[in-house]
Amino acid sequence: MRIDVLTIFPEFFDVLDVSLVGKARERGILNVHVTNLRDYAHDVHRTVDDTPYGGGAGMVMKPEPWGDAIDALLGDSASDAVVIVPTPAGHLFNQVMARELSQASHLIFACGRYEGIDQRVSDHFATRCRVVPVSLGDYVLNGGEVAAMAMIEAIGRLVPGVVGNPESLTEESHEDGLLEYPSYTKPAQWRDLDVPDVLLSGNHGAIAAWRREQQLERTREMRPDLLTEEH
Ligand code: 6GU
Repeated sequence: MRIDVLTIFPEFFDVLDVSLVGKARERGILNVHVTNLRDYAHDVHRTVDDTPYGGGAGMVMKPEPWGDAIDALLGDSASDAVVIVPTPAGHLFNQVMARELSQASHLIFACGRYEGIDQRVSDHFATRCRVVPVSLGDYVLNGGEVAAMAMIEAIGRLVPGVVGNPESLTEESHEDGLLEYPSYTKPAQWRDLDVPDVLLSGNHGAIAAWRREQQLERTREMRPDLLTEEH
């Protein structure tokens, strides 16, 4: 998978060299490129923002640098690329969306700052490829960079070969619409706390039933909004 990031703060993405995503990059499974949007500015001051039409607080990112930068990244792959615009005004990001986006061959993260990007950028590119405004949740970040990092990790780890043991991907929170069960390791006693007896029983049926019950209990407690009829 090819992943492009467009940002005025490329340093935010230096940490993509470490951990699983870093290894996947080294192995050529994830081909991640970060581009400084200012390289596509049209003036010597490398200006990327201007005051909003209609007035109001803050600055809006100018369309021309975005247009030229995304044109350059799309090249001929326009039809199967997905432009992701991190914004608190987007669709809520979740595991289903991460799975779906992990099937794409080319993702372009358009990281806006200030009060956002001139709307015509999304409107224009929506005529040439998929453009998806995506939000991480109901709070406001200063820009799309940190959100894009989170999405790159969530999507990237679902690309085949990035995570060594694919089974670890199916037995985790949100994969069956529930939160994950609690996990324990040695020692069996620590401070005044014991590992639940059932996990030491060797009874795989009882362990599976206990884990399912824990998933339901946790989800009821922490995230009742996730429970549906099927559960
Ligand atoms: Cl994706 N972007 C920004 N700027 N703020 C957010 C967000 C995204 N998701 C939640 N808050």
